[in-house]
Amino acid sequence: MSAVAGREGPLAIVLDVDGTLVDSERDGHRVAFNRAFQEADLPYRWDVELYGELLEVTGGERRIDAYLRRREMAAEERAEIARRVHARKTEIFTEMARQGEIQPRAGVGELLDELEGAGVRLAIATTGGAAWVHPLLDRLFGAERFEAIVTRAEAPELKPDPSAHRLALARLGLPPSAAQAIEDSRNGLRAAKSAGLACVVVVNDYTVDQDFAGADLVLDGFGGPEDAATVLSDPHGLEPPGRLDLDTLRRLARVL
Ligand code: XBP
Ligand code: MG
Repeated sequence: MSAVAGREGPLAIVLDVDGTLVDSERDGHRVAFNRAFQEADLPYRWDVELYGELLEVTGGERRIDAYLRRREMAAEERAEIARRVHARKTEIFTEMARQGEIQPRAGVGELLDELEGAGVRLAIATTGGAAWVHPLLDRLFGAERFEAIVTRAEAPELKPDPSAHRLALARLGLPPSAAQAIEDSRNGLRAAKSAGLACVVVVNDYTVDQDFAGADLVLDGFGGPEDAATVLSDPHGLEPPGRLDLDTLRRLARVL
């Protein structure tokens, strides 16, 4: 396949995991952070609203560190706690993923099946940790359908840094013009755009009020027969038919 073929339709879709493929933050990561705090005899508990604010900082270890900085803890102490608690949080969340406690977002399975059936190449660019990303993707979707899975282990400069998206493109052997990203957050959009990718944003409850200027399409869900997606921004006039589908992504590739 040549790079020029990207103009005929998307050759590759680079997908985010947290908040995009899976509803993992409120009832997944947040719960695991709180269990890890409890096990460490630390008094911190993150409620749903506070966690929404903390999500502004990507990466679980950095998120704990930023929270403790807000509480004016000294740098050395908070770095040690962040490292230790995050290591345990990762074990807890990995087990949650293995046990099937983390679910795909509605419509994601259908979209992936449609893309794979049409020969679209799929890759992952996430700020999450490799320890849980691989088992989670494998359990929910089958990891082998993703040609490249880039996690924090390979791209330690976290979103909004574009390194995860760039590495996913490098592994696919494609220029940015031949691929599109799907993200759920402002940080994810910035990362994808900085890597030169077109980007569709599918918001969730935590990200719906963020600024998505520059996004190529913004929807409130992936949509489906029983729950049509609402278009929040459609600068190219793609008019998705109540769901994010292959045809919409193909038309996006043509207008860019
Ligand atoms: C995801 C993150 C991650 C998760 C927690 O961002 O920032 O930190 O919240 O996972 P994105 P870890 O969806 O933009 O990739 O604890 O493994 O960091
Ligand atoms: Mg995300």
